Amino acid sequence: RPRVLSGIQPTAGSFHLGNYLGAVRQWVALQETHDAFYMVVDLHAITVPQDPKELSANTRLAAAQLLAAGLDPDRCTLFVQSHVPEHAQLAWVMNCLTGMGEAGRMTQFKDKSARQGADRASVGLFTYPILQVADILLYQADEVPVGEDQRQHIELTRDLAERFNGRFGETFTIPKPHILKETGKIYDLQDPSIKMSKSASTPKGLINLLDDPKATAKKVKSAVTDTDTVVRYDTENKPGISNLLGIYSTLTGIGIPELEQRYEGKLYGALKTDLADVVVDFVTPFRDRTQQYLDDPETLDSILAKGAEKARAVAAETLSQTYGRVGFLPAK
Ligand code: AQP
Repeated sequence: RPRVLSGIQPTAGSFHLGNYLGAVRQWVALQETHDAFYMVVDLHAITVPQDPKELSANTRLAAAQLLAAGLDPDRCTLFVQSHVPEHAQLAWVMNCLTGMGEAGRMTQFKDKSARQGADRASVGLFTYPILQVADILLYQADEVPVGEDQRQHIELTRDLAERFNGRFGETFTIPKPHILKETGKIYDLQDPSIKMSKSASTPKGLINLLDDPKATAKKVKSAVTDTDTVVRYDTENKPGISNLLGIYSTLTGIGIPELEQRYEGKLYGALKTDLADVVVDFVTPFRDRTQQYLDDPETLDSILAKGAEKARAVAAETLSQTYGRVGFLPAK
């Protein structure tokens, strides 16, 4: 079985619809066909200012949401990044292989540091993509299911893996991004020119899966569209409607052409009202299932402990090979 690895940050509490459709939904599908490793990336979460109590609560909450979304600990390895110390250890080696200019070209860092103020951004935020490189290479992942915004980081991973292999001998699998065209980028409901994002979106543009479903329905109904009246998938000229059609199609399994037909001659309001119902039907059981996992923290922690044990077995092997290749003297 080919291997996949991916991670999600526990920063915001609730996952948003972009996280789910862009990434987590693919994770659930891939656990059936791949040797799948999925983690809550708490090391990444501390690259921005954070509250320790919230971080541990949000780490459990992220794991609960992943299980609620359909990850099955018997079918995949689900763990917390800081439970596997090899991530930070391999990241150091990868830091030493990366050029300053190369790291400085990462657009996510540029955006996030600009938002925080360049002087306030941490060195951790700067090296975040390199930690991500280590995350992926540790598991010798063949594919990395992520949203479009992560494409550049996967490119960096490939570059560094090739560089390491070229300099020190074949060590790492070169991974490919697994990004779906329809859902790789879910857009903000109020500004369909930007991606739905926890830090850049306004509350009205962002659908958090754990929010009150009534409020969520309202947001869908007041999504920004265009002054035209035709329901047609056209990302260039009709980004708002296309975004809604993409979400609708993915959540229901109904193809976009069929949706276009169904709403032919109807106003945008009809599409939005129906989509609001579709979203509510998805988030309502999702919230309940998340709460059930949260109500039993012992079971949750034991799933994560078992996951970390499985992950460590793979990570330790790769790290030890890497250390050997670099020339570190083995500890006796
Ligand atoms: N709008 C999106 N459309 C599709 N996929 C998305 N992802 C995030 N936003 C969208 C994907 O979700 C996965 C987990 O993301 P993360 O934990 O790295 O969170 P993030 O990128 O920090 O999420 P945000 O909301 O985008 O945060 P900010 O605002 O801080 O940048 C990833 O696979 C990501 O591609």
